Amino acid sequence: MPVVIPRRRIAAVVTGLAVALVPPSLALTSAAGAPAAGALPVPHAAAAPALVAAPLTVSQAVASQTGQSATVRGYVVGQPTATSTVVRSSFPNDYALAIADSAAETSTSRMLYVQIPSAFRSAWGLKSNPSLMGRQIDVTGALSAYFSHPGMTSTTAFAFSGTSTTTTSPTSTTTSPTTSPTGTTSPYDSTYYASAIGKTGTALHTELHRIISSGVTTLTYDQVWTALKDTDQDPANSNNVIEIYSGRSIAKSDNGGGVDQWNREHVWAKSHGDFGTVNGPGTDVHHLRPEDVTVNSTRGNLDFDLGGSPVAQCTGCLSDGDSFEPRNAVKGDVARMILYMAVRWDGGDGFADLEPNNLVGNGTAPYIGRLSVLKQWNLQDPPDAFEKRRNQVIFDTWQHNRNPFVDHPEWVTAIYGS
Ligand SMILES: [Ca+2]
Ligand SMILES: [Ca+2]
Repeated sequence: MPVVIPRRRIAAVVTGLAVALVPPSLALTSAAGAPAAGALPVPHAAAAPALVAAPLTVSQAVASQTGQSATVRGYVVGQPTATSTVVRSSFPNDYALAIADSAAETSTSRMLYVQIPSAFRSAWGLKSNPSLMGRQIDVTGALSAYFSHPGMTSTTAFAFSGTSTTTTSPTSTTTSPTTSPTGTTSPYDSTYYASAIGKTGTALHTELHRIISSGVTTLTYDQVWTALKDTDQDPANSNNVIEIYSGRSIAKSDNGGGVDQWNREHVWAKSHGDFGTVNGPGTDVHHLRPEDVTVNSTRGNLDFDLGGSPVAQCTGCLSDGDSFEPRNAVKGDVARMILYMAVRWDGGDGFADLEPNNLVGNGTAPYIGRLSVLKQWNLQDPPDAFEKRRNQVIFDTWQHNRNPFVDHPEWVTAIYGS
């Protein structure tokens, strides 16, 4: 029998407002912020769509990390820069702020970390607006972890408390999603991707490069270990990660260089552009994945293509003298990582301009093939929940940039043709 957690719902009507509180005892969330089994959605029968819910306090929001959308009221107390670090001056950027029930709060355990999407940063980011410190504001978004801390993500509205209407982004005033060239939509189309929507070809490449290269937090190669334990966590076992090519679930703690341990696979092989592991392409976690040490060695710096002989300890993988073919379940993931790298790294920053081509045996040239096969893999293996979560965790917690091809697989065709 499944464990049934009793739920209560306290509804009070106060001057025409319905106030719905979820008891903190129900706010069971996993470390990754996913709703726990007991945190069921509010049943439709209890919903009162005609009434406006009063804002939650920060303590209520911290205790109700259910993933559901809510408006929270609190005082701006600083900018979170890590799970237990909130800075109160010399703000590094405009990406996040912390709110609390008291303007004098200094304990991060009583703060909610609020993600600031790109469209709101100029008005609500602390680097641009340090005078926001101490102001009471209302924020609306999903109650879910940010910086691995109780938070709000995909924030859709910011307003000073007491104003009659909330502020919305100029590009998100409608609720209907923006349609991309072939119809796929993403929750970020009206914010993060707003300036790219409608573009194709080189113009789309250029604009996506600008977007995904802005405000990026560059990790060190050592930090990549910690990031991968988060981004590639086994959904069925939070102590483990999933190795990309082999598909094996392995203890997070079993990382290193020994036989049957996992290490940091560069899907865009380091030698293809000679970027090594200094901070940059070699530490860009969008293309770094856990892999078995031996399988990683077999893949080496091979280009990607179909065919070859079975690879030991890697069911469904093939390789020959000049190429490697991953298992079917991650073929699209590989394609979208390679093409992300091609758009993210365009030269002019001390690193090579990485691009796909239609060859194998590229060696140390800053190219990886085979493009025609990668495009096919993108179509045959669309993004699944694991790949989408990974993109979100990298955006929310680690690098603060997205892989556009995970959000919009059809942009592969829009840029690289069919
Ligand atoms: Ca896949
Ligand atoms: Ca490039």
